[in-house]
Amino acid sequence: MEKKKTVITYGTFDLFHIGHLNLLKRAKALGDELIVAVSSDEFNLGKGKVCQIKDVDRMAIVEAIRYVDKVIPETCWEQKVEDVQKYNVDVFVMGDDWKGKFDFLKEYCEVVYLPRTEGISTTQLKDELKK
Ligand code: C2G
Repeated sequence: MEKKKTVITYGTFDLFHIGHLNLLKRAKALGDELIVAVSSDEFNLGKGKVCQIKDVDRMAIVEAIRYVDKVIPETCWEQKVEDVQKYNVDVFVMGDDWKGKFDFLKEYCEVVYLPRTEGISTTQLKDELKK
């Protein structure tokens, strides 16, 4: 019985949109199970980011996506190495706006940056809703 190929990705997933869905769909296609670490409100505040949707709801929405097998909280930048080891992760995936930023994980697993979906972002949605 071959070991399941485990994929992990991290994100805020605020105002969930097609760019997020495309990323999760393509991340899942790289393996057999997909773990998604969703950033906590506290962690986002540390990044100067205020979410429209609170973390428990963002986690519930991501957990309901058919491509997602497990959701864990993202509470700090440093947890990635620990997560990759703890969950025996084979592939770490992020959108290519993060290209290069997580290459240090190449010591532990494959690192894949996927092209972002053009023309949509949480920031853009927020700005458009303000008009
Ligand atoms: N994404 C995408 N296309 C978009 C928007 C987002 O492919 N149009 C991808 C991002 O590249 C990221 C994922 O969707 O891989 C989640 O995006 P965000 O919620 O904006 O995540 P971010 O704030 O970048 O948090 O430790 C890493 C951070 O938690 C990443």
